[in-house]
Amino acid sequence: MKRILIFGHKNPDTDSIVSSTALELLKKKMGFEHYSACRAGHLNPQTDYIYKKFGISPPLFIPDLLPKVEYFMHKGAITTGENESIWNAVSKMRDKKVNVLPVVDKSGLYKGLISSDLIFKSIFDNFDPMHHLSLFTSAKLLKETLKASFLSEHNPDRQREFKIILASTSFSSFSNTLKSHLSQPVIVVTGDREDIQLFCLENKADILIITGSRTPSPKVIELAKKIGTTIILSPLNTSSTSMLIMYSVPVFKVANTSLKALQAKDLLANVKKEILSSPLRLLPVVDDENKVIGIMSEIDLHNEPDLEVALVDHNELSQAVDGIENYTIAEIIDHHRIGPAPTKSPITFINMPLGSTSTIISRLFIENKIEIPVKIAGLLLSGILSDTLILKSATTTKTDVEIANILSKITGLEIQSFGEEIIKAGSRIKDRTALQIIAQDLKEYSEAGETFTVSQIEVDGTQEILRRKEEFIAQLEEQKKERKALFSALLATDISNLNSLMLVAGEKKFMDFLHFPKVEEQVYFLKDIVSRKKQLIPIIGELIGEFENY
Ligand SMILES: [Mn+2]
Repeated sequence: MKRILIFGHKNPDTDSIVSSTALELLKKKMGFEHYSACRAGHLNPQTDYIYKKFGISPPLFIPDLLPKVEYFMHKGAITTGENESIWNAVSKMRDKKVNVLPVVDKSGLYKGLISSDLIFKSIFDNFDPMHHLSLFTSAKLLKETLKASFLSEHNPDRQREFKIILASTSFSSFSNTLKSHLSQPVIVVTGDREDIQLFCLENKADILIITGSRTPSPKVIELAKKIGTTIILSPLNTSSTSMLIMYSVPVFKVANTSLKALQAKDLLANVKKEILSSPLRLLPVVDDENKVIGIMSEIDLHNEPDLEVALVDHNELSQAVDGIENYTIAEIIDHHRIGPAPTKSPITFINMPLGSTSTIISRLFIENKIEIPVKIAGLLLSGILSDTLILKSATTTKTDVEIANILSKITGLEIQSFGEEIIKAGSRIKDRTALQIIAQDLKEYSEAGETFTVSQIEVDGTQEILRRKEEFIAQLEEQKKERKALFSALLATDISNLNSLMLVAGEKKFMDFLHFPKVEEQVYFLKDIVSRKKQLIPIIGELIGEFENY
C-alpha cells in the first residue's frame, strides 16, 4: 500500500498543522498505518508555542514534493562485494534473475556496477587463444570458485596477474613452457603426474592446481610447504577446472567504477539524462552515507510515485505544497471555499462550513467512537480557538462551540483564558521582520485570471503595525513583484475590538477600486472584518470582478 502524506497548506497556520497531526493519529487508531503527518513550512510562533506546551513533535517537514529519485526508484538492491569472485556475482544474478549488481566495499559503500555484459567481456579478454591465458586473481578466490581445498598455502589473499599453464603436453614441452614464463607469477593446472608437480616446485611456480581430487604424495606437499608454493586440490576434472578458474577474477577488476550513483534526494528532472546516457540505462541509488538503497532505471522513470497525498485545511492547488501536481490526492478535509477540482477520480472530500478544520477532525474522532487523547485534544482546541479568534470570528458556528466545549472538558483548559494565551503567543511582532510576519500566514489566490496574496496576523492593538507601515508596504511590494500579482495585502486583525487594518501594495489602476475607509495611504480600515476567508476574500472577489469588467 502506498504511503499517504497528510499536508496542510503552505505557510501553515495552527489549524492546518494540528489537523495534520490529529488526522494521522485518527487514521492509525482506525488501523491505517500508512498515513504520516507532514508540513511544507515552518511553524509560526503560535503553533510552535502550542506544540511545546503539549510536548508533541510537529509533523515531518518536507519543503516540497518535486519528484525525487526515492519516490520512483526500485527499492532495495542485491549487491556484490568488490572482492568477491565474478563467479559469485554470476550466481547471484542467476538466482535473483537480474543482470546488473551494484558493487560495494566491506562497509556496504557504493563502488561501481557489474553486469553480465562486463563479465562476458572480461572472460573474452582473458581467453585470448593467441596468447597464453592470463588471469588476475588470488589463491583464495581460486579455492572458493573451485570449491576446492588448500594442501599448502602461501599468501592466499594476494591478488595479482598470473599466467595460466595447462600441463597437458609431454614433460619436455611443458618444462620449456614453464621456464619461459617464470619471470612472472604462474598458476599450473595439472593432474596426478608427479614428475610435473615436482618440476613446478623445483622451479618455484606460485600456485599448483591439482585436478580430480587426486591428492599428491606427502613428499610433494611437504616440499610445497617448504618452498612456499600454494597447492589447491580441485574436486573437478581438468577441463572443468580450467574453465571455472576464469570466473575467479575479483569483481572490482571487471566492474564499471566510473559510474556515479544517484542520490535518493536528487530531483528526477535533473537525473533523467544521466540515466538515459548510462551504458545500461540504469544507475544505482545511494543514501546520504553512500550506501546502496535501490536502482533507478529508464523504466522506473515512468513508474507511479510510491506515495499519495491527503490535504487538510485547504483544497486549492495554489495553496498546496509545491510539486503536488505529480501525485494523486487521496483525500481532502477542509473548511474553505472549493477551488477548481484538484482530482481526476472520486475521493473522500469532506468540506464543511465550520470555523476550523480542527472542528471537523474532532467530529471524525467522535463519529468513529475513538477517544481523543488529552494532548491531541489540546492541539485540536488550539486549532479551533486560533481559527475562530476564540469563537468570536464570523466563521464560528454552533458546532465549533460544542466541540470546543468537549475538548475543554477533556483537557481541563478554560476556553477564554487558553484562547488568549495562544493568540498572544501568535501576535508577537516586536522582534520579527516584516518578511517573517507577512510570510507567517500568507495565502495566494487566483480570481478571474488575477493572482493576489493576503497575509494575516492577529494583534492586540494596531499601533505597532502603523508605526512600521513603511517596512510592511516595502515587503508587500516585494511579494507582489515576485508573484506578478495584482496586489499583496496584510490583514492585521485587532483581537481587542475585532476590527482589522489592511495594508496593500497593488497596481495603481486596481487601488482605485478599493473603496474601504482609508486610514493612511495604502492602509484601510475594515470594520468588523476578522475572517480573511469568509469576509474579506468574497469582497475582494467582487472587486476583482468589477475591475475586470471596467
Ligand atoms: Mn483553518
